[in-house]
Amino acid sequence: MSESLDPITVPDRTVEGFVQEFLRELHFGQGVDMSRASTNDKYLALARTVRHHLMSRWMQTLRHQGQVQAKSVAYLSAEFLLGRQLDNALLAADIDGIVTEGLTSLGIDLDDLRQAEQEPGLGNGGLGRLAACFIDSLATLSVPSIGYGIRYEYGIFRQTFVDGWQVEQPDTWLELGSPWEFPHPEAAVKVNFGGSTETYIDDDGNARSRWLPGWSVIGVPYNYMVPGYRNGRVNTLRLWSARAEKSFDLQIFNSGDYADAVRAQTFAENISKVLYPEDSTPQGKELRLQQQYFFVACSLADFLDNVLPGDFDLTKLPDRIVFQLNDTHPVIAIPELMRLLVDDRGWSWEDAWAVTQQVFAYTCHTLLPEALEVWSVDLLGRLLPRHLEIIYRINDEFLAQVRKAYPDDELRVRRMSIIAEFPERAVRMAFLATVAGAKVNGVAELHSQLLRDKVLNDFSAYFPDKFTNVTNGVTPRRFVRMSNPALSGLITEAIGEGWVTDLGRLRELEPLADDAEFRRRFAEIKRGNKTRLVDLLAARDGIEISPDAMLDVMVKRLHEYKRQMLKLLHVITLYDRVTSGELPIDQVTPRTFAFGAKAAPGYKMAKQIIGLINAVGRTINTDPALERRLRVAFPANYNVTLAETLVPAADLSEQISLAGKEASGTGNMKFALNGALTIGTDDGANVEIRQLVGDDHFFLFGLTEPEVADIVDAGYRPSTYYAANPTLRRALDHIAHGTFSGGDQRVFEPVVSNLLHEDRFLVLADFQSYIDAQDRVEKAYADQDGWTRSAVLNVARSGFFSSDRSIKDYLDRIWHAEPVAPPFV
Ligand code: GPW
Repeated sequence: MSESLDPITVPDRTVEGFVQEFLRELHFGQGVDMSRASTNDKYLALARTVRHHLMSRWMQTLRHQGQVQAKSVAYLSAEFLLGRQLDNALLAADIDGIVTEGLTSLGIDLDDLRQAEQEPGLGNGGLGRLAACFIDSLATLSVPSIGYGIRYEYGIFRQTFVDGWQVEQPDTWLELGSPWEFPHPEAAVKVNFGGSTETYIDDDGNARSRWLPGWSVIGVPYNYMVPGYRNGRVNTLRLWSARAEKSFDLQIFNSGDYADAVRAQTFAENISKVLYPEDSTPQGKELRLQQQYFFVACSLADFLDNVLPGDFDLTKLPDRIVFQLNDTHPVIAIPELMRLLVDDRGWSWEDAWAVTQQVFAYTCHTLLPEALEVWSVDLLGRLLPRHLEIIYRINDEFLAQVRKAYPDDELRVRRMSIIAEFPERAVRMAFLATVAGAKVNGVAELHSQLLRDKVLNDFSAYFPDKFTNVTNGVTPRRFVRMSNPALSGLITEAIGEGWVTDLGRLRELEPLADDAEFRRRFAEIKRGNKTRLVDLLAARDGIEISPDAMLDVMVKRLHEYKRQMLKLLHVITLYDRVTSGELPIDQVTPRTFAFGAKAAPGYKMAKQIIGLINAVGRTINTDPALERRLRVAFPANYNVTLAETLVPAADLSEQISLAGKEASGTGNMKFALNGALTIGTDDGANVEIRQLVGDDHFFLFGLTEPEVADIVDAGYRPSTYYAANPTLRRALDHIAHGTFSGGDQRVFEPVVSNLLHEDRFLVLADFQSYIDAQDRVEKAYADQDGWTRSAVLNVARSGFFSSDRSIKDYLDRIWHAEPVAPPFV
């Protein structure tokens, strides 16, 4: 540690120093002593003590950033699915050793305190977790950056099962206090909504428009540390919480109506109350638009007024910042910046547009048409009337140019309009982002290609240079180094510790795939990780599984396009083969089929499928004919914390979406990096995983995207597959005839008839190909040593999927910003 650190803020990095700090925190912070301290007291005291070790780096980073004024990245995201903070902070501060030793000397088990942390689940799935991986990599790569989002009081719901059906409970993550946040009420920002606009003549005689808002709320920033991996940098994540301007109306209160007096407060605070639990299916709800504008307005105001120096020349803004839009959720930032420049600062439209076009870039995360956000003109006009005017003007000027480029092609003009006319007049947020953004990127090669060729084809023809790809990645700190300590130890022993920040170096493991002793140790670690999972599931869920069975895992949001049903049909097929006498049970490889999945609360079919998985599980897990060789394990409430134990234990990773539907996937990367083999379609980043690990170490099946397109164009008829394939028929008939529902044929009828008559995601078309691939899995697994060799090669060849690589690609292709050497290490 260099002496430039402020001595007052640097805690002593010794066991004794740690113990003293910890006891001080318990005493002064929690107001208890060791004899009376609860687990939560000890956890909070520990968290604050650990926090101290990052504090001077944080202050130094902020000071340095203020001095250097380098080009920065603001990552705007409605979701940051952070996961637990304690371990990550311990790892970044490199104080694991002294903390473990210090706590042990006090008779405290670090693991007990780890369990006390409620993970901040401020996201739904892949998109929110990607944002969390990206801010980790930005900090580790020393990029000046800030994350902006919403501090939801309730994160993603806690899933429980009642008779196998999903029941949602509120996620009370803040209930016992969060030691990782720093509220700054003094830096609150006012955000306006509603009202109307008026035109007026300015001092130069120009007609202008201005907003006369109807109501407003206050945004209070909460800062979180985002530590780089042992590089001296700690970046900031700033999440906004909504408050009423006045907590209550004293006049009304005095007149005796308490409920009325606090109504405004309740109303305002609803804005950041709860995360919308819809994933990839936006709800056009007013509160959702309020959330989006709320955090974006706070963030832009914060950046312009507080982060930039007071005398900053805003025409230079593109040299100083890029706002990365994480999907369309923050896209309302575009008209907001126009409003700030034109209305509040008196700029000309042209000057404002020139700057705006340079400072935003847009990442699209989907190919599903129903996932593309649109806001009805009616709602937008009511909530943000001035923004709607601005969007109309952007659209008018854009369409005028399109008309010039394509005279006599009014159909194309209509297709490209930011304003859709049917089924109602609405703003297409993806189009707005594409028109205004300097760059548009997809999240895997195939996805970016399909964006250019299909979803945004007119735009890629018009703006050919705007479109680019950045394949997603995951942080190796959390998803290998932290969650798989045993494998990390083996890797470090073999190639040194540089891989943690330079994941491409995993390639150096390749020759060791042919080293029998290395494979033995690798397999032993996998078995140890399974034992950890076995213990966790027994304690957490009362689920019994064997560490000797193959662990076959499908964890991700429940969505028809991801096709959990396909995996379930395979499970049912195995069950049928055994119970019909076709397959002797002693010839079945013992296998645990693990599922983890939340369904959006309003997504009926997804909830049916959850009920069905649990019903099949009940039948299979209790049928004596199976001799416990086949098990279904569906722990409730899959989240980041569970993933950290599950992923390192997996043998087989299920990535079985219909080709052309999964934009990227990131779970697929986590599994490969932890030595699971993938069974998957040619979809999303699976394509790149397979190219890198090689066909011999990946189980490919299913239709390709062009084949899917052809079948759909020709008129897909799922019932023909049912009629032609006896294996498939038997599996579906089991469900239809009530095998898993005590003879009741009605419960799962909607699932069966949907598959037979609609099957939007071609489950039946891919069924046989999937079963064949699973048979190949079974054969390959019989050769345990060969399997381990493939697993080692999966690890060695997956270094590309580090989010550090993704961030470098963003820096080169989109942000044109550079890492800034931190002031100290
Ligand atoms: F629909 N993704 C997600 F594009 O987790 F907005 N939630 C979402 O609402 C959307 C996408 C949206 C996921 C993609 O499904 C996944 O393929 C991708 O790996 C991930 O975003 C990160 O890019």
